[in-house]
This record gives sequence, C-alpha cells and structure tokens, in this order.
Amino acid sequence: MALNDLIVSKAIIDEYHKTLIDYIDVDVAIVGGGPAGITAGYYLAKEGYKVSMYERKLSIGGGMWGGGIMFNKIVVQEEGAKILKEFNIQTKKYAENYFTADSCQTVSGLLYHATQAGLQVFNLLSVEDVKVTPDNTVCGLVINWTSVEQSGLHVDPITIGAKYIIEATGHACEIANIILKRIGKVLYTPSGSIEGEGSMNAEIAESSIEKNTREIYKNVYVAGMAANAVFGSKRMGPIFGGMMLSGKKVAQDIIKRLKEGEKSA
Ligand code: 48F
Repeated sequence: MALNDLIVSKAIIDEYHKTLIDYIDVDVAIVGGGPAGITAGYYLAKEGYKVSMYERKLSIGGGMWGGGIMFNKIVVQEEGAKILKEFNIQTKKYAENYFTADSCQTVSGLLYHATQAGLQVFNLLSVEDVKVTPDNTVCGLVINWTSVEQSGLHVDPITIGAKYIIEATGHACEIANIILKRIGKVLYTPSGSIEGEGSMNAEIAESSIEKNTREIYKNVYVAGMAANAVFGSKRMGPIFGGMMLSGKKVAQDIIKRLKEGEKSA
C-alpha cells in the first residue's frame, strides 16, 4: 500500500498535540527521568493517577545507563532486587545482599512498565520554574524545550498544572534550587535551604534515602539522589536500590495525600 508522508507528519503532530493538551493539568508532575522518577511514575500511574514526567534529555534513565565508570552493570541490595523483580528485570546474586543487573535492561524495563501503567513521558522538555498561587503554594511547572534552553533563544515557556510535584532531578536538585531562588529559604530542612550532598558512603546514603524522601515544600516532594542532597546525606555511587525504594516511597506518600483529598472532597 502507498504511504503518504504528509499523513505521517499529521499523525505525529496530531497525537503529540492531543497528549500535550490532555496533560495540561495532572495529579502529579515528576521532574527528572532518572530511576527514582520513573519508579515513582510507575506506582502512581498503576494506582490510576494522572502522572507526567519531564526530562531534559532525549533519553530517559538519568545516571543509570552508565552503571559505574561506564561499565553498564548496576548493584542493588536485597530490597532493591525485590522491586526489580516486580518489573521483571533480571538480577544476579553476587554476594549476600548484593545483586547485579544490566543497566540497559533496568532502565528499559522500568520505563516499559511505567509507560504501560500510564506514565506520560515528555522528553526534551526542561522545567525552568514552578507555578505558584498568590500565597506561593506550588501548583504546577513552567516548561520549555531543551533546545530553547540550550540555544539561549528568548522564547517564553508554557505552564502545566499539578496537585503535587516530585523533585527527582538528581544531584543538581534543580527544583529545590528554583524554590530557594524564587520563594526563599522555605524548604522543610533544618536550614530552610539545601543542606548539601556529602561524600561517598553507600551504607549511610542508602540507609537514609527513604527517610529523606518527603515533602520539602507545600505540595513538592523530593526523591532519589536529590533527597539526600537536599537533606545533607551522603552520595552512594553505582548502587541503585535506594533510587527505586525512594521512587516507591514518594509514590506511596503522595497516593496517601491524594486519597485523603478525595475523601474530604
Ligand atoms: O540523575 P538521575 O539519574 O537522578 P536519580 O533518579 O538517580 C540518581 C542516580 O542516577 C545516580 C546516583 C545513585 O546511584 O547517585 O546519580 O535521583 O536523573 C535525574 C534526571 O533529571 C533530569 C536530568 O536530565 C536527569 O536525566 N533533569 C534535571 N533537571 C531537570 C531535568 C529539569 N530542570 N528539567 C527536566 N529534567
């Protein structure tokens, strides 16, 4: 059968446009498509919530593809391996409480199941600001094409609405930084600011990440490496169990809040 190039173009424009409009207002907007963001998106979407994820780069997966020093293997502990099993991702026991997994299979497995569950991914879009109400409650995101950001062109962004935001931007904790810059030292940390990431210690980092996965400002939750950076814990390097556990935890906390909201509505 003959193929019409114009129909191909029209299909892409039409479908993307519909998706963009459909996701103009969501239950949860995730910033950052690393392992923590994807995992959070999976559990939220599986529960039936409308969730979008914004990723600056072309590829989703953040720092997971490269394993450790570009050796594309990751390590997870027992608890992390259990989560990978839920996603049908293969792990290999290396020693007691140490499992390895192929980083490419892990990223693609997480993403496959998250998008199948209903997570809507917007790649090549960067979050440059948060949207706020008059009393500075965060109620959405301000997004623009990464190509605009990279080229430095003066092109205004657009806005999306969200009941909750997940800051999952990794080491940079960009959303926490935006809040500090625009609203002030209002974070729910001891200093009100970003406490800062400490040097590498996998034991401390992995055991503190779930505790650090929590609300950092009205309606804004932090997950993944950003959680340890915001609350001043250590970094953990190429052990990734904490990223998935943090993604699951943030999803559970927000699901609880959403359900409370549904009851009181
Ligand atoms: O860095 P990243 O993988 O974060 P994570 O999910 O996982 C951390 C680990 O990869 C590793 C580690 C643990 O073992 O230490 O670093 O916490 O993914 C964060 C993603 O957020 C994107 C960025 O491109 C990356 O893919 N990102 C950051 N800022 C923005 C953003 C922004 N302003 N808008 C959109 N995407």
